[in-house]
Amino acid sequence: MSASKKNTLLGTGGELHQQAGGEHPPLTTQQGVTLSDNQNALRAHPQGPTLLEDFILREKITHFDHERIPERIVHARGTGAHGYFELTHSLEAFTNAQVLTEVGVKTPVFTRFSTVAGGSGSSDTPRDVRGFAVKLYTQQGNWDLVGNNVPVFFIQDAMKFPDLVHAVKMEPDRGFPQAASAHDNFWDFISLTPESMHMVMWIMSDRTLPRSLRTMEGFGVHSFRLLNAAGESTFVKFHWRPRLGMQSTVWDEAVKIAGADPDFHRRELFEVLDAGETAEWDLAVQLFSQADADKFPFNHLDATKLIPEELVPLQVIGRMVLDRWPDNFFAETEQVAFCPSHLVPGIDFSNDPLLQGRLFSYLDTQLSRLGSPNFAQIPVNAPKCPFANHQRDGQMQMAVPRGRVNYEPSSLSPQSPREDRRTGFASVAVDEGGARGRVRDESFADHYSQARQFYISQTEPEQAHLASALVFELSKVEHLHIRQAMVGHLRVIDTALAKRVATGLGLSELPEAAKPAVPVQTRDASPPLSLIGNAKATLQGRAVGILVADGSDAAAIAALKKAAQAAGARVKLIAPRVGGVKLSNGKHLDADGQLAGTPSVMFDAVALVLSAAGGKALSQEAAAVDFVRDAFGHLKAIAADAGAQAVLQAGGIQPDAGVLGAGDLKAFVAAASTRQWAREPSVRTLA
Ligand code: HDE
Repeated sequence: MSASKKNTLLGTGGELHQQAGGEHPPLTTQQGVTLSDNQNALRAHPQGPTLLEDFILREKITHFDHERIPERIVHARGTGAHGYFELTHSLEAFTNAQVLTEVGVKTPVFTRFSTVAGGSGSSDTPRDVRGFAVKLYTQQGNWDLVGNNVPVFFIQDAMKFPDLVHAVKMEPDRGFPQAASAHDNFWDFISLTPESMHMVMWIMSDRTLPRSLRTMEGFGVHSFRLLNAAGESTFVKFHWRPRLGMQSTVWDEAVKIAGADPDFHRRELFEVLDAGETAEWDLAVQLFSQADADKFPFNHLDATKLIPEELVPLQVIGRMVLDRWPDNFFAETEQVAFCPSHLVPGIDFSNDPLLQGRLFSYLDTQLSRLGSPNFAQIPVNAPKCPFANHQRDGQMQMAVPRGRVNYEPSSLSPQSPREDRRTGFASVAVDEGGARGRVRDESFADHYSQARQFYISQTEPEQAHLASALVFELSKVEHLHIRQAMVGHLRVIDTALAKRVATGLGLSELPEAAKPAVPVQTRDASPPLSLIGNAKATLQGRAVGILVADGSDAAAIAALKKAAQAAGARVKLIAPRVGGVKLSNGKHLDADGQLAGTPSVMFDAVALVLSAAGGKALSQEAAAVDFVRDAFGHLKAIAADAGAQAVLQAGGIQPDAGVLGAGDLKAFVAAASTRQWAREPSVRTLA
């Protein structure tokens, strides 16, 4: 090494780096010039100014300065994964879209899940709707099914979307709250927008507190059309149903997870895929004709309405398997560009006025975020089937099209692409006669009947959660008249609910009821609308945390771990120090997490295996006491051996059916497979 180079690297870490050895490829500039020194800028002399001439420094920092692109105005916080969709039942009678007719074919997908309101750095677990956007790279082009985990929406007309989003996002004068609907602007807008009442029931329910991305449903929300070879069209609604069943957290838990691990959902998906496991959903459809729709007591083109399964049953037609984490978050998850207007032949839009507005918005947003009409050339956005057209040039053009012809029709090149009337995209030929106008159809006027149906379809704990969520959110609202207006709407939905919320808010009397535009209908409860009622009792997809300390019983730990893993759970060992513990048999056991950094909110059930001394010591430790107190408060099963009783006592735990001995393996696995809903009234006062 020359004298000058030695001097350059002295104390910078560069020496250590160079000694680390290995056959590394050369580090180059963007122009391919190899760097000799990546630790120091070019200076006039050792203590002198940095030279403008340093093109290497300038290139590096300029690129860095431009690393961020605008985050999505909604759905900024998200995570995605690759996988495939496999059709199991052909819809040949209804559509000529190959992705829905070719059974067994695996269509690659990229799926991105998101929250709606928070910025890209917000946490994963606020109370919020989740985006559920699937890009299917079909052999006939890309099909984007850009849905949510709730089957309805706040508004009926695209005209209101900017108002809705402005109202829910942080207030413009103060810049808060981040990722929270519990503030005046949101509830002011909602209380003046009766069409949002059905969605309000959904967002205040446990649906907006998913335990995992793998345990939430997805919905295309709008009606779409299928189109078959004979030119006949059928309406369709798309549903993704999680194979693990639905699960949610409780509110206090979601709040604490946000502090303990803001990346809770994306980390879990990462860990699952990293371990070679998968995340899976069934794709189900509801198919119906115009004649069927004419008999519905609502208009299916109104995105604030769902079609109850009792009216049109779901048919499972395939499954989606996510099995690969992206190689690079920015290149794929951040740059993926979903557009509801990305459809394939055999599928078409309906006249849902919200969907119609979305068809414009997403393309426009991609131009603003990705900066060029060539965003489809980014690998995650590019079709995986052949594609060719005469679109040329533009910023960041990556393709080098050959030849003379960049127009059509043309006689100069037999290779130049042409339309194909036989296989090309066809729109359903609908007669759109009628009077033009800024109008809303009268069939959209009933805003309360399905809100009521949703509420009465919930189990008792879910109704209590929903009422409590309303009390929580409206308690954050400073203006009394907004709280009163909301309770006025609730009176129309369900009197008992209105009373619960009014009592929770401390309103001395029930405010005046809202005046519905049309009479509200009472429909029968629809059991599929309940989350708890449809949850699966299983340890599959759940996590169990075992708290251990020096002197813990090796055999008891091993037996618990084995039983939980055999039932499908992921198991983590938590210890006071991450380096691990010395067990009763003198052996060392590595820990997966440190107690203070791995609270029980990370798990669906917990076990404590402690020696008498270990239990005594941890009963003085706030993190250990909170570990059991929170697990109990969040209605989780707890297994504890004799030594751990001291911690349980310090936490004030009154043993119930979900608190078991550490050797009670069968009972623990059964209790851990669900939540102890019966415990809830004993741990918190719900509205
Ligand atoms: Fe979106 N929405 N949206 N939306 N939306 C966006 O597009 C918009 C709506 C949904 O993971 C934006 O690329 C309008 C309903 C998801 O990248 C933007 C209207 C549903 C995602 C946009 C709606 C959704 C978005 C922002 C009313 C459920 C994230 C960034 C007419 C069916 C996709 C972007 C991803 C994203 C506009 C209503 C779902 C601004 C104008 C209803 C899952 O274009």
